[in-house]
Amino acid sequence: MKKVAVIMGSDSDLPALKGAFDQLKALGIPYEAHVYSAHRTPEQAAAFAKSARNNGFGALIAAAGKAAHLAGALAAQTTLPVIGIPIKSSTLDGLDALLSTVQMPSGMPVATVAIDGSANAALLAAQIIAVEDAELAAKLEAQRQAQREAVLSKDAALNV
Ligand code: RP5
Repeated sequence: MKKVAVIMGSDSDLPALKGAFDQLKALGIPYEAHVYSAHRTPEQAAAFAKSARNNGFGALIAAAGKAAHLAGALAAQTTLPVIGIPIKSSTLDGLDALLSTVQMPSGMPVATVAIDGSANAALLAAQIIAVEDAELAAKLEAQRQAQREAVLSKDAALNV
């Protein structure tokens, strides 16, 4: 199975990524996590993205806050899909990171999830890997079914 890379701009982003790691583990997806910054370690970030396809990755997740250029900087170095997570790590509550991540110029896409939306980033990466992996697709469908049943039982229990 292709691996997923979870790159964070700082180790201070780690707590916000718990949802992503939980999802990747639950789905049995192999992953690597690294701290590479678009601003503080640009050479390392670029080198990782440049070699990611040859190193067996199928999707990259990039989490960064403030002037969050990490997802775009990785996307510039690879044609693998890059999923950006804007992190709420500033006085602007993550809006700065959201705009920095989502407003990519034409020709250089980054699939951006919600502020701190790390679980969805992992699920989107899983769905990308699952295009060529029927076993993983079945696990995703089972999760959706469990989610449906949980909502339906809440509906049935509603008593207002
Ligand atoms: C961003 O700046 C990081 O992704 C983090 O969200 C934020 C603050 O980083 P630290 O100063 O805590 O290392 O690059």
